[in-house]
Amino acid sequence: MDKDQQGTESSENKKNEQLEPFKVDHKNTKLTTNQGVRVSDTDDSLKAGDRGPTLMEDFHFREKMTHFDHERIPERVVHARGFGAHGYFQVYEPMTEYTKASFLQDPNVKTPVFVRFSTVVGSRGSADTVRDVRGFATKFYTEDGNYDLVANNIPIFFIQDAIKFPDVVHALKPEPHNEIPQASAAHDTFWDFVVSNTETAHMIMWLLSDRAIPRSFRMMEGFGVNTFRFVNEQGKARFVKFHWKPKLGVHSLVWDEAQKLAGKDPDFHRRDLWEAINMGEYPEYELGVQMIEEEDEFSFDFDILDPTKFWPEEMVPVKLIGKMTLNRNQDNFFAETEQVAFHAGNVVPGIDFSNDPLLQGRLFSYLDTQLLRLSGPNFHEIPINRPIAPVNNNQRDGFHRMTIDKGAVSYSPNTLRNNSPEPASDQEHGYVHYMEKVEGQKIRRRSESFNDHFSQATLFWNSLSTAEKQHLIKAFHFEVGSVKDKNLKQRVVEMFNQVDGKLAAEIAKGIGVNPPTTPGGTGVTASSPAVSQENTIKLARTRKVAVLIDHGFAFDEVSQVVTALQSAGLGVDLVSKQLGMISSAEGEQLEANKSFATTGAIMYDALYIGGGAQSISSLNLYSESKTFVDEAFKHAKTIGATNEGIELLIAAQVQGITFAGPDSNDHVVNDLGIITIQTDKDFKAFTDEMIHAIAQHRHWMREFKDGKLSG
Ligand code: HDE
Repeated sequence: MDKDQQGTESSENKKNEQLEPFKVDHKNTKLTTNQGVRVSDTDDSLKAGDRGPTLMEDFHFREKMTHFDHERIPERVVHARGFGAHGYFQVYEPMTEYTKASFLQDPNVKTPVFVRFSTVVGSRGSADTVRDVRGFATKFYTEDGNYDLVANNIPIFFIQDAIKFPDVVHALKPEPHNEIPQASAAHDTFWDFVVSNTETAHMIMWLLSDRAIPRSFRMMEGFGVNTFRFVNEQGKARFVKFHWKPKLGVHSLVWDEAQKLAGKDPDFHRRDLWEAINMGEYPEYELGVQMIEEEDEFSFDFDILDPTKFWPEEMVPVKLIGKMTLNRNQDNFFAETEQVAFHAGNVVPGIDFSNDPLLQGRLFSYLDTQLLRLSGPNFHEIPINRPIAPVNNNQRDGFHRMTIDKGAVSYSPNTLRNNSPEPASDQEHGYVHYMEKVEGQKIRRRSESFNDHFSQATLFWNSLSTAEKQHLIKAFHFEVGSVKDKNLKQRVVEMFNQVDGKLAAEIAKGIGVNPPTTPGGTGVTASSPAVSQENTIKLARTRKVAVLIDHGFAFDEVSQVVTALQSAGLGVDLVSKQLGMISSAEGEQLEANKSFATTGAIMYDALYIGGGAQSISSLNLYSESKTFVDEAFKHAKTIGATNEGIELLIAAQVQGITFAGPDSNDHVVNDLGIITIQTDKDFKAFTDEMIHAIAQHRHWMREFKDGKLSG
């Protein structure tokens, strides 16, 4: 290892080294109380006689029970359900021109990070795949202290001013009289809030789009949403917006699949992340910044401080400045994911705030909420929250203080300790707030520059592909269709008529109210290509394929395909009626590691059915195999079949199968993502086509009938 690499390795490990002394592995130990007293029996309480009452003096019973009674802490008021992972961040090249942030200077430095992904509305035990915004919060443990980029996977927000946050969250959370519905926006109070606050229009478009049902945490973007500032060594500032761009592209589930997954595997996203990291398939995200010069603050047709607006990428390009790799799973969910405390106000020199009124309110809320959730002012001492930079100040005491602060002096300035700890100068990386000139009358009013609530909602609509538009309309049908108050539904149609007339008419059709009577739209005709997921990175790597087999399967064929898929970095599960060894027609065996009872097509990106007459006739008998094929088809997933396997597709009445002859060149692909071949030798062309089709993520053409998207 050369010197540079050593430096890099050690910088990456600094956080873990700090965590290490706190980790306890209880292997080969004796059971003790919290006082370290060895316990002789933990299964029986101390009683007065065999059948007598438990005694007060049973300190082990009392301690064990008391600790258990106090095991829970309040869940987060929003973003309660989350999942974390460790990793590191590396900048591509020095960002000196733009910011003095130390972790954005040296490409050799690996800054440790901890990331927590989350849903917003559901409680801690709710499902991963609900329709919701996803949180994407990153704590950078930099040499200059902790920097938190507390982001979401949607680039804008519901409201323009933080003072409305309690209102929007109250409207969105389960209704307070009966606590229904869980983790869902499909209810009256939320839509009442929406129609009463047209500034929500743009966010609703994103929330009802595919963005709100991601395929994986590994396949979603992150956005800092609020406008921040970069400040360089010379004190020059620029407005900045932060982006995370996943190296696997941005991909989503389909709604029916997401709903079913919520029942079949509520942990779908956390499991996916956990398994990917365990397998060494480390998720990577590039950090991007959009920058606007201070003098261009007013050059746009939207206010750059309005958090319900994004900066279209074709207008303000995203500069990719570094990469984050998540390469280590947490050791303990509670200690790390639950106790981590993010704060939009945790910044380091070189990063500053703007007057975005949503951000300004966030700067208060995060610290405030942690004080209750983590019981007092010392939560920064919890291992996961500790900076790797030294902490020295005159703050003292409070619940659960860990640090033993020595000496008599706990004030500043002082002479008894040489004025230590003393303030650091700018050169010593003391944080100096950007000296923005601020002047004005105290006023409770929204800036007029925030008045346009619809133009970017139309821009978003214009930017979607036909399939994405169709998904959005269907999402309206589900969400607003679940609203009981008919008047509210009508008002939703009127409100979204201001975004686009055709959209409003389509919404009306599905929810039993009248189409709009006035012409709709904003007149915006532009679109922003980066918004559509059709234009994202498309890769097959790390995708999961289900292979259906039963006794009598064609060994050569199935094993060739499975090996090819695995060598291309895809995950394969062999699925059968029962778990265990399955014999091929020739007597070889493969193990079915999943059964119809333990899995379903919704758990996979693609399906493959190999040949073998006996295997296929058995599979044909089971309704589960037809459901498997049916769901894979309905959810627009790649389906491949070889030889007799094709018969199962026919039995399941899959449309779009094109038959190929016995000549190996006759493998057939079409834009429906159904790939079949009848051959006895070469499966390479078949697997190549399959991998290519899987990389497309989904085959939305299946949603077209007669050249039109079906309703
Ligand atoms: Fe948050 N937000 N938020 N938020 N937020 C919280 O802090 C708040 C907003 C975001 O994994 C809370 O520790 C206000 C935007 C994430 O632990 C709370 C406003 C964005 C997480 C809070 C917003 C976010 C939170 C709840 C509007 C995207 C989870 C528990 C003024 C940029 C962090 C907690 C984690 C969590 C307040 C709006 C992202 C109450 C007042 C915009 C990812 O402090």
